[in-house]
Amino acid sequence: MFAVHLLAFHFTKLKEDQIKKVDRYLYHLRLSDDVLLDVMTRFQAEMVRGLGRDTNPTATVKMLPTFVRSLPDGSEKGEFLAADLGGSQFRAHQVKVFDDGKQSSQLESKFYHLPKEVIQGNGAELFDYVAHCLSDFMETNNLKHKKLPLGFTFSFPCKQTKLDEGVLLGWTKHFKVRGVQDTDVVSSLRKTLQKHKDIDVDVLALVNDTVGTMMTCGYDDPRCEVGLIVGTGTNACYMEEMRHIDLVEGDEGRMCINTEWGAFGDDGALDDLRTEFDRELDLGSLNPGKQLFEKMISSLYLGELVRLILLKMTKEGLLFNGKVSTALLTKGKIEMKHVSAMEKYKEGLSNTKEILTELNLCPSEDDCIAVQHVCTIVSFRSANLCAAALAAILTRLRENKKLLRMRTTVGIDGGLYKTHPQYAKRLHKVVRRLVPNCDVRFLLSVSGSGKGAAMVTAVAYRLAAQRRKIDAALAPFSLSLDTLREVKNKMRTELEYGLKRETQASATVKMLPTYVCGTPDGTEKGKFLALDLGGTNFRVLLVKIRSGRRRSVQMYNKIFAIPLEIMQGTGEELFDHIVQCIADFLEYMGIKGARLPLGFTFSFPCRQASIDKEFDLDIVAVVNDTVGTMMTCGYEDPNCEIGLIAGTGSNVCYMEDMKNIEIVEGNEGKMCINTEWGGFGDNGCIDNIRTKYDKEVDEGSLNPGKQRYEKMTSGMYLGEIVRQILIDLTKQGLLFRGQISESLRKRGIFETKFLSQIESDRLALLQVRRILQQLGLDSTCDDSIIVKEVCGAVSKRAAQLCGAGLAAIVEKKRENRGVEHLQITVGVDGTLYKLHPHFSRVLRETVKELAPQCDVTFMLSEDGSGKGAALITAVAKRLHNIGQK
Ligand code: 0WK
Ligand code: 0WK
Ligand code: BGC
Repeated sequence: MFAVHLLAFHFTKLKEDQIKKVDRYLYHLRLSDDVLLDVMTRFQAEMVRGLGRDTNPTATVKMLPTFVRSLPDGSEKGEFLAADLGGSQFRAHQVKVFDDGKQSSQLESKFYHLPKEVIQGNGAELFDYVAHCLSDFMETNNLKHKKLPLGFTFSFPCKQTKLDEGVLLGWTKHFKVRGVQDTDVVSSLRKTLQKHKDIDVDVLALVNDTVGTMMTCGYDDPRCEVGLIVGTGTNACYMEEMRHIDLVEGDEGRMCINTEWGAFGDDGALDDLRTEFDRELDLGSLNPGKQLFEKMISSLYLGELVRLILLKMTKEGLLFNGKVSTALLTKGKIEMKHVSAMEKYKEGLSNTKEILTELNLCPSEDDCIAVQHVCTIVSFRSANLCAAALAAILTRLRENKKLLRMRTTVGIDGGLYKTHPQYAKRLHKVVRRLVPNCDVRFLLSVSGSGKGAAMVTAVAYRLAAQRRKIDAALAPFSLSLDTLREVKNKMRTELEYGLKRETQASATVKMLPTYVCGTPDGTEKGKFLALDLGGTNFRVLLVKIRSGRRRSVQMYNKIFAIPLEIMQGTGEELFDHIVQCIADFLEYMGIKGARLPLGFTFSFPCRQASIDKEFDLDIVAVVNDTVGTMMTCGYEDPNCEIGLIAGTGSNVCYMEDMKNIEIVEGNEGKMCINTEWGGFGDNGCIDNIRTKYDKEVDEGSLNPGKQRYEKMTSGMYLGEIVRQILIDLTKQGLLFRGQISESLRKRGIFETKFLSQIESDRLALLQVRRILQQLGLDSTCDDSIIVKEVCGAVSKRAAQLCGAGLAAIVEKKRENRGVEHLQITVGVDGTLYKLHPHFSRVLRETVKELAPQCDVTFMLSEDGSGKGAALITAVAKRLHNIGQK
């Protein structure tokens, strides 16, 4: 027993010596974590260069857009063919995908050898060979009678502008086929397949094998957003944020990027790490100076690296007593399978002896230990470098998501990763060490990238079908200029109806006289209380107006909440609450018990016989918020004769010529008309543009059949229209995987403020998902894109309809003045106009299009309508005092 221990000790010592010898000799192939972290940082910089519009042309890591915008979501279905070219074999697959909600699929595959004369011949022969294999496969699987869509996995760097196109940038690995570079391989394959009359195949998508692998694994694990190949070649892809991909239009969502990291270092970025063996190997390769990173990693080259190292060590007498065999001098004599065999845990050393013997090298025990360790160092470096680049991608994903910690899955395939005894374990370990804040699941792609290619084809099919259905749902919201002109003309007709005595009673646009006959002229002065009720907030204001040289308006205000039960309680409760707020305000302002003239902005349709006939407080004036807004802006710009509210509600007022206001005595001068245009269409005159969603919202509102125009244009309802559309699209299975969450069923849950947030800046998508999460909706990227599109369609229509209405008003003003060209100012207020990122612009553009003879200035009311109410009160007070005299 002691003897055995002695022997084992002796062997271990021997082994350590050999290992140390090789470690010293190959110290520059052993990379510390600091070096790997440095490689990771370098690769991160390369990725950014590849993504940048200006830097991409000179970048080595090309970061190629793949036009794969989403991972499988389980709704894919159908039967597909997949052809897989670029790995160690040509693979043909028949993929059946069932949307039975169980992610089930069926795969039939056949592998074909790739003869050298084919992969180093000319393009026609290559595509013919592919077509032959496909024909043979369809024969074998009795598919020749079927017309099948095909997904083509083509594992070489291709520039794509769409899914079914790929211009080859250059061959890699052991491929060097003439006449294909810089051509579209999809059209070449299509042309070749058309010549094969016995098969009817429609090439729908071209994907890289990394993408196919990610999609294959993504079908089983929705977290899979990275695809990695470590085989004959090496490469990785991942889902990048569209806003970072300068080469593709659009900022929304994500797209899979094929990094083509094999070329990392082709600009010398890794020269400090490349050894003489790497340089020698590269010089002897099919593409010197190219794919330098790949040549340090992938199985096509590792065997050759080992051979070159063994050759030099032997020449320097460190191995095989310096005796070099012909085999050792022969390029490609040591292959990856040899390296893997020599690194086998148990039988590694005996395999090494056997392999070296086959290479006519008389290996000693030491030699075998040393050679085995050379293999270990070479394959370890490969795993380390692969891990460093992968860690860079994972870090970028985590940063894109702004997460401190990220869980994700990497789909992997490739002979080296699958067959090398230690490779997978080493890669996992180093990755987890380099990115400790990423919980990475490594998911082996058991069925190859062919299934993934079929998924991409299925997704392409699904996205196309989805697109058609979404377009159908949103088409009614896209109003043509003619339709908007029609709305403008109809609005004009309704305005006239409201002004005319005989039609006023039945008019839907009430055109209410306000008894405000002038805009401020600067002589107003005094202290006034003002109330502003009807918008988002209830405000009580103290307004001090000075006239003459020190002409100015000073305002102090306090916002008070109006509880829902008061809003929907009795009039008495409402006014008691208002009086209480006034009392609190006066106390807050230290003027408790003060008796001041009061202007009351009451933003609801009121038929007035005079400016103050409503309350028994010292209320001097009751005005609509549109009128208050017009006056507030009129104080700054005398050309302001229109007041527009685009907020919770929607309404407009304007100064009309008395002679046109038939229900009020007198033909001189002007009076402000509160149009209450919210009722436009209540007579059905715009039913041609009302959608089923508008009808849903109306039926569910507090006042069905009323305020139809307002319900298509104002903040109170836009969110609700969006919610109705989202429900409909979800019912059609186009959103949220067809699951309608409890909260989405809740009326009013989708507030209009969400539209403004969702349609706001470039970060919308992350915000969209956060907002949807708040609403209990677990959304995918695609879902978020669709939700944003729906919000955009609804808010754009609202702004356009508002613009059409306003165009009718300014056109009327122009005709009132009998001028060819009108210059006028519109005072505007309301959260929708103020806060929505696009509403005001679309509104202005629509008015410009529909009323080209009117030069309209939009003046935002900074101080709200309370100031306007105080100004009107001041005018009324002045007129009253004159009347007293
Ligand atoms: C299997 C995939 C194929 C990929 C191959 C890479 O289905 O698309 O090209 O892995 O591994 P290799 O055959 O080069 O070892
Ligand atoms: C601020 C005005 C107020 C008006 C409101 C409308 O001072 O009179 O009612 O704008 O906007 P909303 O708050 O409904 O968005
Ligand atoms: C190719 C890649 C491919 C990788 C793995 C590389 O040589 O350039 O497109 O993904 O090999 O097959």
